[in-house]
Amino acid sequence: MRVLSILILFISTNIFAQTAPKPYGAVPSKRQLAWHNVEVYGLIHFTPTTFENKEWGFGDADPKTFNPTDFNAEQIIGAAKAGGLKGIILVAKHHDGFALWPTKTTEYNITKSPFRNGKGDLVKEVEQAVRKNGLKFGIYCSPWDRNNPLYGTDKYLAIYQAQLKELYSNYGELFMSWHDGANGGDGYYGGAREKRSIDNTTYYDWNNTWGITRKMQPMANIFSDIGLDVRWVGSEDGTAAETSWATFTPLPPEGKNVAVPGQANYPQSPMGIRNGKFWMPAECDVPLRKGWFYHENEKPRSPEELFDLYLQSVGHGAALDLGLAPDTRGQLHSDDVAALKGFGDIVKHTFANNLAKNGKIKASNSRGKNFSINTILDGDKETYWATADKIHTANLEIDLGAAKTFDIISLQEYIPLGQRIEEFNVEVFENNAWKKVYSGESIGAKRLIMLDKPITAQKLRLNISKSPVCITLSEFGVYKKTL
Ligand code: FUL
Repeated sequence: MRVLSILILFISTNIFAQTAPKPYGAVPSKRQLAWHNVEVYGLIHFTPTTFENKEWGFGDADPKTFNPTDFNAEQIIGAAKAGGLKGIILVAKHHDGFALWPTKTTEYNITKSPFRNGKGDLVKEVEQAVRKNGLKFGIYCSPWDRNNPLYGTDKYLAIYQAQLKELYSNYGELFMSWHDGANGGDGYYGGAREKRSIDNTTYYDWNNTWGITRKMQPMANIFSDIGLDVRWVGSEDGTAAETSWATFTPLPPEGKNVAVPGQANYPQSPMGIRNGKFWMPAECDVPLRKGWFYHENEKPRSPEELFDLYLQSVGHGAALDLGLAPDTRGQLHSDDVAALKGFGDIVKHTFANNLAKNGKIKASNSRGKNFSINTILDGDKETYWATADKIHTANLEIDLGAAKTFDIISLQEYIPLGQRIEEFNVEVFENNAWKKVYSGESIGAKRLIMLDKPITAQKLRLNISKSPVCITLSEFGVYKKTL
C-alpha cells in the first residue's frame, strides 16, 4: 500500500512537472511571435518627394523628376544589415501617390519615370536585395493619395485595395503591412488642387481592407494606430514608456466614438494597457535623420544615440523602426552608412557576452524538471523557467563566479504564455550588503535595464514581487556596454 502511494505520488509529481502553465490574458499569434524576433527594422522613403526636397509631396511632381543617378538596393540593404536591422519596410507609395512598382491602378507610377528607362520595378529590386541578405520584407502603401483624381470619391477605395492586392501578390511573404493615420487634406488630385476631407471612420472600410491582408498575407503584421497586430507607440521619438505592456485595447479618443487609424487613444499608446484585450505590442518609428525623406542639410543620429533608442524601444518590449532615406543618387549617404554600422557594432559587441552565462543560479521555486532555472542562462528563449501554479512571487540569486563589471541587465518573459510579471526589482551584492539598483513593472518580450553607472559585483538577485499567476522567465543576461 505504502509502495503504491509513493508510486502514485512519484508519477503525479512527474506528470505535474511536465505540464506547462496555463496562458495568461491576451497572447501573441504566430505572426506576432515572428515579428518579436525581428526587433529592429528599417522604413525606406524614396519617391519624387526626395527629389523635391520635401517631407510630403503634393502629388503634382512630374514622374520624370524621379530620376536617381545611381540607385543601388544592395548598397542600402547592406548598410541596414550592418546596422543589425533584420527587416525592411519599403514605402511603395507615399502620400504623393507615386507608385514605385508598375501598377495597373494608376498612371502615376515608376514606368512613367526615366528609372530603368520606364521598365523598372523598384519594389522588386528592394525586395530581392532584402531577401538576398536574409532580411524580412514589408510594405507601406499610403491610403491618402494626393495625386489620385478619385481620392475622396467612393471610387478610390477599390483603387487602394487593388494596389494592396498587387503588392501582396508579387513580392513574396511580407512580415508587415504598414498603415499610417495621415489621411485627407489638400492635394493635387488630378489637377483639382483642392482640399478633400474624408470620414476616416468609414472611408477605407478597414474591416474588409484588412480582411484582404489576412487572406493574402497571413504572416503580415498589420501596423497602425490601432493595430491590429502592432500598435503605433504614439510618437515618432523612437521610444516606448519605461513600463510598456504588450497588451492594448484600441479606444476612440475623447469626444469620438470610433477608433481608427488617425483617431485612437494615443495617451495610452506608449505604455499600453495592462490586461488590455489584445496582444498588440508597440512599434517605435523614428527617422535616422530628422526627416523621413533625405535632405542634404540634415545629419544622421550618432551610433550612441541610436543605441539609446534601442534600449528604450526593444528594451521596453517594443520594436525599433528606423527611417532610412536614400539620397538623389538612390543610395544611403556615407554618414548614414557609418551611423548604422556604428550602431550595429555597439549592439553586437555589447550583447556578445552574457557575463552570467557560466554563473550559478538558484530560484526560490521551480515548477519541475522541464522548467529548470538553468534554462534562463542557455541563450534559448524557447526554453523557460516557471514556478508552480500557486507561486506568484520568487527570488533568484545569480553568482557570476567572480566579480564582474556590468551596466545592463536583460530579462525576457516566455511570452507565448502572455505577459505575467507586474513588479520586480534587482539587487547587487556590494560591500557585503544587498543593494537595490532597479525596480520596475513590465518585462514582456525583452526588458533591458541600463544602470546609472557600471557596477562591479559577483552576485545579483532578481526579486519578482507581483504577478497575478505563476511566473515564467526565458532568459536572463548581464552585460557591459561595449562600443
Ligand atoms: C506618417 C507620414 O505622414 C510620414 O510622412 C511618414 O511616412 C511616417 C512614417 O508616417 O504617418
